[in-house]
Amino acid sequence: MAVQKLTEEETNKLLQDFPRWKLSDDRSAINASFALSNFVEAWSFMSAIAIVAEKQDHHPEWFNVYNKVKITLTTHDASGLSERDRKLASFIEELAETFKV
Ligand code: H2B
Repeated sequence: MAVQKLTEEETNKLLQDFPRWKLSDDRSAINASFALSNFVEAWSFMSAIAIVAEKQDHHPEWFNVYNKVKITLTTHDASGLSERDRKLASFIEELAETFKV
């Protein structure tokens, strides 16, 4: 199902609201890195995201090494960024506060 892409203005607002997130060179995705205190914390952080991602039917691309989690958000159904990415990034930022990262 096709999903509407964010406009340039909406994309800029997203980047302003969530400064940890950087736009990919082709502007189709946003990326952020998180350093948790250890592997168990990183896995807990990812588990909490996974539950919400599944509920939202919007899934992150991510990479984990020990305490580090790198996350890419993009909407495959839009071939770019959509409101779904903004919503998931917003949740991840709230979660990051509770994990103090
Ligand atoms: N996740 C992401 N990141 N982008 C999508 O377009 C997407 C998804 N589409 N999760 C969903 C699943 C879709 O494939 C299913 C069929 O609803």
